[in-house]
Amino acid sequence: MTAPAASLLDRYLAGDPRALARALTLAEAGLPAARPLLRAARTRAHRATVLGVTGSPGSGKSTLTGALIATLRAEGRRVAVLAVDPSSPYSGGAILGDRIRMLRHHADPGVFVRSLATRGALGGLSARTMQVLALLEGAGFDWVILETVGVGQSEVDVAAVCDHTLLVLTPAGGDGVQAFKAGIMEIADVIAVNKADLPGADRTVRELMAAQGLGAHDEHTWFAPIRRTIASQDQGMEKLVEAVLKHREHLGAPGLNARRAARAEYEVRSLVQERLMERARVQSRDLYARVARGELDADDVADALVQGDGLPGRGAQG
Ligand SMILES: Nc1nc2c(ncn2[C@@H]2O[C@H](COP(=O)(O)OP(=O)(O)OP(=O)(O)O)[C@@H](O)[C@H]2O)c(=O)[nH]1
Ligand SMILES: [Mg+2]
Repeated sequence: MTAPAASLLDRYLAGDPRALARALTLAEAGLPAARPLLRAARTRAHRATVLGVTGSPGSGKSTLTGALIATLRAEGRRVAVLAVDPSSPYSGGAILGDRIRMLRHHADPGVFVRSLATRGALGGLSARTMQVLALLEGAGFDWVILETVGVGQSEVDVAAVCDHTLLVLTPAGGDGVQAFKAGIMEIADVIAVNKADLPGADRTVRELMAAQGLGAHDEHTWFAPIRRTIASQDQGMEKLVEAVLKHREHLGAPGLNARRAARAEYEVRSLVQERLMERARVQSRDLYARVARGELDADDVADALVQGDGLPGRGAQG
């Protein structure tokens, strides 16, 4: 049984969590019924702080997100969390673990948690993720936290679509130096050296600070504040929140508008990519076999697929 679209919209706008859950399901499925909801969400005043939390597997992102929720709730903020696993088309163990770590907020009506196993066309986040984010922003949460496992492209994608990117590192295994080498540090607006109860935290902080000084910078450069945290003991969260808000001040209204536009750009580009990939997918194997045999140029086939106006040599016997 589905409620009529208008009433779903009204309930979504009124802040009904069940209507929000339904709206998210529609958006995730890419159904047209999500469109009026998305439009309504986007025409509302924007006030959510959209925070991306990324870092290597097991660095403590979910534990830290749970601890952040506790701190934000103590300040009376309403928080939505979107836990995304862009590495996997299955909703597997990682996401199950995320849910369990945030269970302590389960009964709190000021907290909304959603997990998403994305089907990004070429890895990374999907257009659906952006739409789910937009619906959460439009639902009036003060903070919307997007947690993703850092695997290759996904950290960069998170940074492209959030207002602020929190990079979670640990003292273990030279995590900080590796982040620097992999160019991941550049995407961070705030860095948490989590598991600061383990040996080597001070050294990691020193290494990170030294690495920050190496990059090109001038008086406008934002140096990501580096904060020690022990997420499993709820320690260091106030300072993290403070650092995020300081970055928000640094961005100002023009910076935040630019980040919102970047989210929209990511969404539109992902939709284009999805649609084109679908068009390529439905082509017969024979077409690709003909490219393989040199009867058709890969470039010509690609041009024709993008333009949607018939394939080269169609009808000709291959
Ligand atoms: N010692 C210590 N352990 C921590 C801390 N924070 C998290 N952990 C532990 O680290 C492990 C991984 O934590 P998660 O929060 O699941 O890490 P994650 O980054 O979300 O992991 P994935 O989502 O699988 O990438 C768990 O066993 C946590 O209890 C901390 O500050 N200190
Ligand atoms: Mg996690």
